[in-house]
Amino acid sequence: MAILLSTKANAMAAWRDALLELEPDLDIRLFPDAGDPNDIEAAVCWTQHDMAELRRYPNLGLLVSMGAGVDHLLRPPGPPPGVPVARLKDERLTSGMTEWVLLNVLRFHRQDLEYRAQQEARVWDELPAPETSARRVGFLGLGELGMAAANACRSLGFPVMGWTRRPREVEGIETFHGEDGLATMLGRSDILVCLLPLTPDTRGILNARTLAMLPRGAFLINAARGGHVVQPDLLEALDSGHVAAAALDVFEPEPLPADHPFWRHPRVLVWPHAASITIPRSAAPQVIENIRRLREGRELINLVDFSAGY
Ligand code: NDP
Ligand code: OXD
Repeated sequence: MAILLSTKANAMAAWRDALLELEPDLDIRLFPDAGDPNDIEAAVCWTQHDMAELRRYPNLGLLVSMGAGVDHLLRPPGPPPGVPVARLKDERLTSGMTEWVLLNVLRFHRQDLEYRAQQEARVWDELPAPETSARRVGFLGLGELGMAAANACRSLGFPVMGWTRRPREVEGIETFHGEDGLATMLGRSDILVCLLPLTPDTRGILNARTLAMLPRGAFLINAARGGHVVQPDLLEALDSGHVAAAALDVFEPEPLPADHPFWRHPRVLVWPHAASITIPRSAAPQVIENIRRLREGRELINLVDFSAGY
């Protein structure tokens, strides 16, 4: 039986080598060279793989995302019926995201955009120094990534809040759920960080209505998916000054088209979906673990709940 790998051409070899290092006898096929479709027992895929194609493999028993997100695997037509889907939960992916969120929380908190503008104009002027305790940070999503980044913000003294699908109690973090909870948290978020999965419930969640709930002059950090943001609504909120600035790592579509206004907007920081990048060597052990479990008929790990969509 064989494992099918499907990702960008420049990442294939790193994934293959990382898996073979742990399980040298593994038969790995690099898409599109799948060989006999009957051989494929598991597929490890990134965003570009067409889910309809996976229906060619009658013995497929597991589909693994090469990232934390699974929206690319669940969008229509979705994975072949009955095939379980696993995501990555990876320390390096989590720490990379915490770094990126902190980078931008601190950039906004310490008025870096203002100091850059001053540098441009050769202005030597001290701005009033803010206190972390006076800057409230709201997290949309307190999962693997949101929770770690929220705790990192907490450790610097920021008051931290989090909005989740199910009610949660988290020490030191004020939590909210539901529509009312969302409105309350947005109304208090001086910096809003989006780390939600993209599902039918969360698509377009950052729109004119919800952005207007933020305090005037709030900052937005989106490291989740471009589909969470209604881009024209965010542009309007930025242009009116209601949202002071945004750090965006994800867009719809990607790459961000060359003529998109975000590229040149003075209050938008654009990153090329690189807030946290999967490192195959770090992620490989859990993929191997799942392949072993699949072969032994044991319970799989890090499975997606199809009814929740993540
Ligand atoms: P998790 O699945 O671990 O956590 C998701 C969180 O979102 C949970 O707290 C969950 O609530 C909450 N949530 C989900 N749906 C809703 C909803 N309808 N209403 C309110 N809260 C909701 O995800 P991760 O933290 O691992 O990752 C989050 C996303 O980050 C990924 O899906 C991916 O899109 C993105 N990502 C981006 C990267 C980048 O480089 N830009 C890198 C890696 C991931 P509950 O706790 O109740 O389940
Ligand atoms: C992920 C990503 O989902 O990198 O892991 O976006």
